[in-house]
Amino acid sequence: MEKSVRIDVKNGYEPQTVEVSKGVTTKLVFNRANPSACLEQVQSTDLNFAQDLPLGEDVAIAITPEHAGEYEYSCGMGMFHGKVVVK
Ligand SMILES: [Cu+2]
Repeated sequence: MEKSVRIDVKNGYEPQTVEVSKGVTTKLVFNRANPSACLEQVQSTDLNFAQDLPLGEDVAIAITPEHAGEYEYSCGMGMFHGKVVVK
């Protein structure tokens, strides 16, 4: 069963921390409302993704974390940070 979590990109990531289940595919659905170039990409080495975020569009990134823990992601420049907590 697939789940999804919305993350609005405004003055950072809202909510900044989301919780997902281990071994379950979850779509992180980003929508960028902030026109700043700072936030036009979202990336994570922990979760192995790098994705452009066109303004005002839903961008779904599917993850299936196999291990519990805390995973970080950030904007392309590493200035804004968000966290995925896997339980
Ligand atoms: Cu940035």
